[in-house]
Amino acid sequence: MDHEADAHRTDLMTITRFVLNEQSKHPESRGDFSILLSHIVLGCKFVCSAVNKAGLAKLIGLAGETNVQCILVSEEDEEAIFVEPSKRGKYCVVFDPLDGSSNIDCGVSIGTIFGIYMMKDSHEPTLDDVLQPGNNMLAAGYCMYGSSCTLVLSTGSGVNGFTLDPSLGEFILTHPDIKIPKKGKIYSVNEGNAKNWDGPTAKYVEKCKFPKDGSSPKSLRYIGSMVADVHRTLLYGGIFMYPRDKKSPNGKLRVLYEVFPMSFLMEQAGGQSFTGKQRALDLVPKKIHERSPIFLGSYDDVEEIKALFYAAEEKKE
Ligand code: FDP
Repeated sequence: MDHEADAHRTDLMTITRFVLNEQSKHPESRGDFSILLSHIVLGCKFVCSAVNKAGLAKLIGLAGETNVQCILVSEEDEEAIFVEPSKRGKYCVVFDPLDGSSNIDCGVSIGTIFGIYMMKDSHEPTLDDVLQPGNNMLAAGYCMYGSSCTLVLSTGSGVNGFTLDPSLGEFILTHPDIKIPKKGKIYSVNEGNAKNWDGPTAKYVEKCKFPKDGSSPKSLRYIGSMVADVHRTLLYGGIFMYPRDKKSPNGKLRVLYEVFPMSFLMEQAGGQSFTGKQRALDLVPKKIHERSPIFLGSYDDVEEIKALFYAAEEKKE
C-alpha cells in the first residue's frame, strides 16, 4: 500500500458523502432516505466487525431505530415486523441479514442483502406494502463480508461499490458506476441438482460445456453463497442460476430479499434477470418468504437462456 499517496488523498468519496450528493439531486428530499441508508450502512459495519448472532440482531435493531420506515421483512423472522406507530416512517425494508450462512464456519464470504420500497400510500401499513413488484424498489444492495468488506449499492441510477477502510471505519467508493460485461465466460450453478433440472436449464449448461458454435467452453464457478457468486458475476460477467428442479419447483432463493435486490442491481449494471418465465423484477410476490427460480447476469448470457425457455414453451403449445 502506498501510504504517502494515501496521505494526500483528501478527496475520498465516502458512502455518506455519496448518499448526500445523491440526495442533493432531489431538492424536495427531507433526508429520510439518506438517514435510512446510513443506518443500513452502520448495521453492515456491525455485522462486518462481528459476523455472529449479536451482530445480526444489531442490524435488524438498527434498521428499526431510524424512525423513517414502517415495515421490515427479514429472512430471520417468519412474520413481517410492523414498526410501532410513534416510530413509523414511509419506507419498507426487506433484508437477508446473513445470506450464505451455511458457509460461516469455513470462512467463505457471506453477506447481507437489502431492498427498500416506499409505502404504497399513507394509510395503515399492511403486507401489501411489501408485496410489490421488484420494479418498484427505490434502492437495493448487498454487503459482502470476505477478505475485505464490500458494499454494493444502487439507488436507481447505476451501481456503485464501496470498500470498508478499517482504519477510517468508512466505506470508500472503490468501484464507481459498475457495468457488467455484456457477455461472460463463467456459469455458476449448483450442478449437484442437475439430475432434477428442467429441460432448458440442462440444455443451457450443456451448451456452456460443449458449445457448438466454435466458442470456448465457459468456466464453472460456484461458491454457494449468493452474495459472493453474484458479486463475481457483476464484476467479471457470466451467469448465476438457481433454477427450479423436480424437488423444488420454485427454486430456493427468496423473491423479496434475494431475487429482487440482486435483479435490481443486475439491471442497473446493464445485465438482465429472468425467472424462467418472465423478467424477475415484474414478479408480484403473494407471500413475504416466497421463492422463485432465477437466472441473472450478463445481458447476452441471460438472453440465451431466455431463448431456450421460450422455445420450450412454444413446443408445449
Ligand atoms: P445458504 O443456504 O448457505 O444460506 O439462500 C441461501 C443460500 O445459502 C444462498 O446464499 C446460496 O446461493 C444458496 O443458498 C446455496 O444453495 P445450495 O447449497 O442449494 O447450492
